[in-house]
Amino acid sequence: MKIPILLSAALLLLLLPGVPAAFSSQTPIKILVTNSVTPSPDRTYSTYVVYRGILIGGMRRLQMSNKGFKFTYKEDANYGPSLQSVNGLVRSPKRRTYWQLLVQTTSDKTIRPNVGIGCYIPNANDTIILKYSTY
Ligand code: B12
Ligand SMILES: *[C@@H]1O[C@H](CO)[C@@H](O)[C@H](O)[C@H]1NC(C)=O
Repeated sequence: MKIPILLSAALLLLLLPGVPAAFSSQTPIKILVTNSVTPSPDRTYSTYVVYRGILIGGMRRLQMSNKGFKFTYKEDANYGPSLQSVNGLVRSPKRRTYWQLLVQTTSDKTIRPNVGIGCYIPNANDTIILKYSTY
């Protein structure tokens, strides 16, 4: 008798409003790669993160899908993954260049997250902008 009760509890959970999203779904995002230092064509890719998943998960998924997107990062002891290169273009401390992380939200606001790719949790239909920039 215990198993059927558990099963019906699980079914009930799935039927509760709001709950299915936590089980299923993909949160679609776009990734725009752009260069503000040396003019070069932008590239846009589509990928997704899992429910409440972190950005780097979607970036890894995109990289593995072989759509021409690749990236490397270094692990910072305090802040986690720090983006080093995108599509072969490497940041240079000497030239004071880095990969800035920006997010264009569905309300068309562009924000500069105060966390990196290992901490940022994208929202559905966010356009993540990886912008080669100087500081
Ligand atoms: C200077 C600075 C930068 C410089 C670092 C280059 C340099 N050589 O100066 C630049 C402009 C590149 C930078 C970039 C970013 N930064 Co910054 N940065 C700082 C700042 C003001 C000082 C760091 C420092 O020099 N510490 C002293 C040295 C001696 O210690 P250190 O451990 O060697 O410092 C290194 C790390 O801090 C690392 N670093 C800097 N920022 C970041 C961000 C992330 C996510 C990681 C993993 C590492 C990292 O670079 C430093 C130099 O090598 C701090 C705030 C603060 N007051 O501490 C924010 C700070 C560390 N940065 C922050 C953020 C969010 C970013 C960005 C993600 C911003 C963005 N949206 O693009 C990007 C990183 C993107 C990426 N490529 O992954 C946050 C991190 C919070 C968090 N929990 O993730 C902080 C705390 C500021 C904030 N907004 O609150 N940053
Ligand atoms: C995201 O975009 C898809 C497809 O255009 C749409 O069906 C969905 O409602 C959007 N979600 C949000 C939260 O904007």
